[in-house]
Amino acid sequence: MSIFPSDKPVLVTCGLPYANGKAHIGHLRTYVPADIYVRSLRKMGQEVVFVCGSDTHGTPIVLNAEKLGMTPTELVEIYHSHFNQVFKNLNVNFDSFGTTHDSTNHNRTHEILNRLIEKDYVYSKVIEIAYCPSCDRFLPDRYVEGVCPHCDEISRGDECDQGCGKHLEPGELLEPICTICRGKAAYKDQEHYFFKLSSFQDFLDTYLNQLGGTLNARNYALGWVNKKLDDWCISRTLEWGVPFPGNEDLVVYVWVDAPIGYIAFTEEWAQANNDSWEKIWKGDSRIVHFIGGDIIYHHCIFWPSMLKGAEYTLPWAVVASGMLKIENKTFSKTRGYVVWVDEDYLDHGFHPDLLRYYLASYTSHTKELNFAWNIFQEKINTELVGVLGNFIYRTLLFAYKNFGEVPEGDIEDDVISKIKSIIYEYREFTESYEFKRSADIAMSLASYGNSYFQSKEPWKLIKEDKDACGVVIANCLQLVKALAIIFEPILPEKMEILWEQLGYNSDIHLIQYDEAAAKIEAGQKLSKPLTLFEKIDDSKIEQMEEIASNRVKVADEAAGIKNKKSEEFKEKKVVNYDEFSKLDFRVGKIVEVEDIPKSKNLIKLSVDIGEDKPRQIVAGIKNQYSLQELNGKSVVVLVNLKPVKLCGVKSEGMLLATKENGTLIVPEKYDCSPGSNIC
Ligand code: B3M
Ligand code: ZN
Repeated sequence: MSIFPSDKPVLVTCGLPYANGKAHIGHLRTYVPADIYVRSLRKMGQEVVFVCGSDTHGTPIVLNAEKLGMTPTELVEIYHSHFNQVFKNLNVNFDSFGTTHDSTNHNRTHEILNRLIEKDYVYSKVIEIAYCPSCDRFLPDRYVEGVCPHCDEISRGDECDQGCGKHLEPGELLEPICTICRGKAAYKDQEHYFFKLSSFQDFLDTYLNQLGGTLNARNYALGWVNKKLDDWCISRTLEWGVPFPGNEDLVVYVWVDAPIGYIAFTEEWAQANNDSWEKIWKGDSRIVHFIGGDIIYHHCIFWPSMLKGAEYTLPWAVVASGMLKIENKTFSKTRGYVVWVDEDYLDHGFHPDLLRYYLASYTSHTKELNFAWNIFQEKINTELVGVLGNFIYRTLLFAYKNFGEVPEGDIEDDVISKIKSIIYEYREFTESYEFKRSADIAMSLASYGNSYFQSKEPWKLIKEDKDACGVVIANCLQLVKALAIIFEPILPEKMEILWEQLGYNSDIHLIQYDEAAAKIEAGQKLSKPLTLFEKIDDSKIEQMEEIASNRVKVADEAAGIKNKKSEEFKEKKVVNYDEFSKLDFRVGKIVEVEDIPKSKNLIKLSVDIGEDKPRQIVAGIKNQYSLQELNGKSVVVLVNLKPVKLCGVKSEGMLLATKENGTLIVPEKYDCSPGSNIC
């Protein structure tokens, strides 16, 4: 039995996108079902607040801003408005879409942390933090790379992304390297703050066992609670973020202030709507978090413990979506397996509702979802066009041509009970986050409509008995009305158009499920029907597939170059300093240049290396430099290389140049006198 509507206020949130890159279909896997859920709850008569916002803190944003030569604030603004626009385009309608950098969030983070400090859930401790001596800075999270202590794979500072996937605490990483200068990092003592996660073990055990949402979230989290939970470092040495209360040299770890954003965005909603946020976060409410399957730990372990410690209302349900594949390949931006929402979808004129349908109906919410253009085409053409669109269009066209309005006629009991039972099931599935089954059951009402139309043969009946035909068409129109209401959460724009065609001037988005079985008014004027869904051509899909495969090709080539380089590195033997120091490199100055006419690329140089007389050196750089250009140039010379004869000319050393294109390596900043030592 449905538990909605209830008197308890409902809040639905979506995992916050990092304001650090563009929206891709992977993001929508969380946001579209959440939006469908919210719209469905509203149709059950439930009041719902739906919030989200941009996650603006953390090291990846600082690093990316540095790379692009902008400030984090500038970077964050660009992507915040990008996401805001994408959500609008997809009709994912948040009641509030803020940023974690808003003062509301800074203040709420301070309030919660102060409360946790007051209640003795936070303590400070001196720990070893990776530090880069040449950059003279501490290296939090993504600023450091090294070896994972759990699985020995190369790992980032905060998470073993290539290997075991574990969250890493500061100081855990072995053999740290600075990601800015690639130099060796050291560990250095610094005072940091810890949250006593370990005191929440028993609480979590009880809490998680009754947590609603999808089982993948609960079970994954319970797996962690069954092991020992370590305390959690919640401060970072960074300038960008929420300043740590009482220690302004540090900021709060991004995973503390990001979920607090859920509260801040509720506050912002309440402020704009003259409502109360406390009824949700301090009162008896139902808080539902929609998240990606990769951030269950943060939402089911860290977050409820913080809320419990600070005495806030705990989440009622955590709904975690499965992973995404693109054309059957694991989603990866760097490898080119990505579908950008704007440039790969909307900009090609595809309607947002089609993608919403695909995402909802392809597979169960917790399973892996594959996005492939040919499956997309097939689902749209056979289901939306062939079943739903077909029934709606043939009914509306027949009714419009022959009656121009909703004809008189009783609605059959079978039709009404079919509508009621399908709505009942739709609600059950939606309440248990089975969006695919909701979409399928809704589609089955359209199939029922098609069989009804077919079996009643109105095209024959109209010639024999117009009144009897009118009754059939009234029943078909009743089914169309029910379809408009039931499909509105999945296809909001298309169903809005349909609602108007049925002659309504009310707002379909506010119409509730109960209305679906209420008799459609005879005499309601119908407008000339438009086709709601059109078939997608093979040629369009081929074009999209080509774009996708080109992207993979470009990524492969880029990766190929990188791989080749790292292979070369692997092949070279590691040398120690003693071996290296046997090579005598000196600064030299070219004092004379002479062509070697019988060689295509060699020239003869006299190079002053600080000895009594210049050395004679033969170099293969004729194609790269003119003779004049070389004269007077400072270069780097390996001076103790065994002399050899090249093209019959003696060479007593070697100039350093790149293998790729023969560019000479030269002293960069200051003038260096010939003979200067290089090490
Ligand atoms: N910004 C995105 C992610 O890890 C991260 C979510 C925060 S939710 C509070 O998927
Ligand atoms: Zn460094």
